[in-house]
Amino acid sequence: MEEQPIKHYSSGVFSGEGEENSGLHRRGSRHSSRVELGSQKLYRPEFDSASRGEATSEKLWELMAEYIDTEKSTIQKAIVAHVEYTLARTRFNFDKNSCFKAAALSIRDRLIESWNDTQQLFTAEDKKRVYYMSIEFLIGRSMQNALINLGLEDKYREALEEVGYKLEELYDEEVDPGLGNGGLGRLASCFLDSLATLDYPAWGYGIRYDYGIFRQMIVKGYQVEMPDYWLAQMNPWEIERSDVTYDIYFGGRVEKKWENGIEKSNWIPNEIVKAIAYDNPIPGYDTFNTINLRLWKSMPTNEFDFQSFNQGDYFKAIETRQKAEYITSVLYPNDSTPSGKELRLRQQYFFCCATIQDIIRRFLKKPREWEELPDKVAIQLNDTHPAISIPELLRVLVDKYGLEWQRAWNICYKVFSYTNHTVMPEALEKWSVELFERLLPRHLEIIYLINFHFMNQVGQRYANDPKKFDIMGYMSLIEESRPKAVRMANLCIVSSHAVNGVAALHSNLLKTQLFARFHEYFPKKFQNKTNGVTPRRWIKCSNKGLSDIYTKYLKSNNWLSDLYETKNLMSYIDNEEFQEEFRQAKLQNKERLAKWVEKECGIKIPTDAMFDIMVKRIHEYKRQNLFALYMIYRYFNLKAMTVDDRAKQVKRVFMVGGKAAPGYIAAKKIIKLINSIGDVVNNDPDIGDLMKVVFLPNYCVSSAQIIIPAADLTEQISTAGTEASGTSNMKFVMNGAIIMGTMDGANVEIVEDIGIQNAFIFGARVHEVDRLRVQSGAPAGSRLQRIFDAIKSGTFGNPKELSSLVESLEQHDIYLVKSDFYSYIEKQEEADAVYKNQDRWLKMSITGALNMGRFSSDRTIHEYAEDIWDLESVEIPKPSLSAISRVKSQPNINPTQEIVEQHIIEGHEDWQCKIDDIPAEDLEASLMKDEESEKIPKYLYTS
Ligand code: F58
Repeated sequence: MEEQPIKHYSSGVFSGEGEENSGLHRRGSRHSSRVELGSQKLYRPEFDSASRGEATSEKLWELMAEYIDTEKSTIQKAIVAHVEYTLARTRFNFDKNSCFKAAALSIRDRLIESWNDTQQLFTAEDKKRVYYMSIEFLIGRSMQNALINLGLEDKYREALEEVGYKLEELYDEEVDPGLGNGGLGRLASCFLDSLATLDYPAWGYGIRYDYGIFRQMIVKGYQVEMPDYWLAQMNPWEIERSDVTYDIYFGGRVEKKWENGIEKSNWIPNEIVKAIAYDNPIPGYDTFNTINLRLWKSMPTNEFDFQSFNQGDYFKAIETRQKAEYITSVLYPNDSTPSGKELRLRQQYFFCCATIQDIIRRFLKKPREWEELPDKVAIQLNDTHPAISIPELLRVLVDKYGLEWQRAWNICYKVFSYTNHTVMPEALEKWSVELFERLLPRHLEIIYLINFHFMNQVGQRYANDPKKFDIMGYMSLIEESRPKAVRMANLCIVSSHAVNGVAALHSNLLKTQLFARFHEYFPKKFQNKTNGVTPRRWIKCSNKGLSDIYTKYLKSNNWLSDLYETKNLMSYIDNEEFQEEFRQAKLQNKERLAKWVEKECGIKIPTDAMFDIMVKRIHEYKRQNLFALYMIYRYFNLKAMTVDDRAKQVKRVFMVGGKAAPGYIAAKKIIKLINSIGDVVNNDPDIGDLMKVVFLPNYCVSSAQIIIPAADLTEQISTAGTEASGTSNMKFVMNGAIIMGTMDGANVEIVEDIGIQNAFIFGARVHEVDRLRVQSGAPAGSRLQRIFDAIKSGTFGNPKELSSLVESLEQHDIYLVKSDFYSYIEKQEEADAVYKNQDRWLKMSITGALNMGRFSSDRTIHEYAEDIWDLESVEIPKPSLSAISRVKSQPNINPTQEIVEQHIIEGHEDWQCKIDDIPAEDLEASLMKDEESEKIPKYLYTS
């Protein structure tokens, strides 16, 4: 089997001096760090380039020569200037929110400087760029992250304090843009942070949805979804680029004609919409490099209006325009089952078409051969959602630029690579051929052509195999089902030069099960790239206490760009002062969360209890239901004890957070069950503070930053082989939580690095799962049956709503809740025993936190750059400290560039007061829908 060599990027400290130079360590030798240069006057660098242009104007050049300085007074002046001149507020109505916006705009000014310079540098150097295409970017709040990456947090805090504002309070004013569902979207944002930090020439491309993931409210224990119109307040970070627009076609037909013996295709669409770019600067940590996240918004074009207007059909014309705007209006709230909606396919193509046009435009800025495209462009497909970029690029090359098919294919193949994020076969995207043909007739032809060539090759390869036709059927890009469908994963695998999974176990499952035939056919194509998370957001922004400890004991901030450094603190593991500081940091985080819980949920939780937390999308494979069953088990045990015995028990606060897809009824029932358990337990005077159950509403990036650092124990309990990676496990362990988990996803590699003795691991291993699944109808065992019976008899909520949760476990327990239950409760007992020995618990927690170097997204991105993208970093040169040393060269300033303030739209908040008036019957009805229509995924491996 061909394995990618696993590279170990160590800090050098424990691998021997000078042994390796991974590129992650150049921070130590970095000479132009923003933070080091402090508040000196900094002249912006100039870039040597073959394409020297004429200076637009001497004066302009001089005026734009310096970076904005970091003096306190400069910060203050910039803020008040934005309050008055951008927001048009006066001294008398200068409030916290306007202060936030003005401060954000003043930070954006700084970002724009380095962002312009970065783009200028990338163009001048003309190195290869990577384009990370993702239909989701779960950005989270930007202000604190930007200040930390710029090294300006303290300066801004001080500057604001003098004008009467607390920086931390301003952070809370920021809207959290929820442009993603979960792990996949958040990973994309962590990756951008690392790409910028490592100075890679990179761009992110995505969609600027008007409505992000719904806002989850919990009303009487039920999930209620509310629209998240995150743009109701202005978005101070983005820059609308009215100068960057593209036409996007849909529908129509394809005309054929012969030219010089070659058939030419001409797509005649019947619909055109416009894509307009919104740019979001993404600063790297401790570097001047600032990369771009370009999000597309759909707009109507005037093209087709005339017809309707001419015919006097004014309203028809307006309707057509609205239809165009609708494309990017809402993020699909799906989890692990793709939606077959037409609008979703429109979104995907819209996004791909605009992105490919943008990339090609940039490539063609210089005259070059098309064969150079893969030397200048790498496109990473974050799952299959951007897969239509493949036929789109082929279409552009063949139909627009006249390349011969094979030539276009060779180029395309080297450009694309694909990341898979799921092993669930039912979660693989498929589009009906009929829909594809109606919306994208030329693309369907191209997909058929790819398939024709591929099937020929497969047919030849398996010419003598008796299973030849089965194999071809399995590998085909077209599923001969009813309705006939295009398999997007197959399209990606066949057309990309690299395919990767996101954890070692997951990548192996792709090779041996889900894509086994493809792996046999293209053995070199398959790789693993274990996910990571950015320590800037997930430690520095979220956990001040722990960050201060690291910086104090390591005597520098270098751990933020080389997380392996924290391992060096293992020598302090027995140091009482260090231990005490670690303990205090956790306690403070628990107090912060307790306050948040009291405010959001009205429940008081004791901070001397163990905080046992599970936050992620609600899904049967993730098994929040197993966690709920354990809560009931514990509650029954406590009830059965004498008062004296109870007093000896570990106190626990169980917390669950996460959204259920609106149509996923079983997941919504799990939420209701947990809330019902909370109602019983939290109000039981026998129990008091011994146990609390809290459902944390509206789990999102900003609440994760409060929740995760407060955890003692983190539940990572998916059935082995179902969770591709999980990334919250990494965030939790980095923040000192101990994993209660299965050998699934990234848990496997985490325990490899921190030591299995520093986690609570239970349950079936992946090789046992198939065998156990055969017995999924087996009895539950008496202790579990008692819990089932209690739920069915209504001890925890209305049995009419909740019994089906138990019945499905009794009959088809595809996620092995029953068979893992007993090893789970055993491990939970062990966790209690260890928790009683606080010294031991603390050491486990510290050991985990200090050994998470591998799970920084910097390591992941470095591996992608080396193994898949063949990408070199390009660092902005040191800014000069004097004007004289600065040679005037090529400003290339585009004086027409404008920064347009966008969309100050008044709030849409009036529904909020009505929420509590929803009648109980309506809420109940939301859980009583026909389960058949839910299309709940059934877990099945195919090989
Ligand atoms: C997640 N996928 C995986 N998909 O479930 C998780 O194990 C992994 O750690 C993470 O990706 C990052 O690799 C995921 O979040 C989605 O949210 C899809 C978005 C588009 C619609 C279908 C779900």
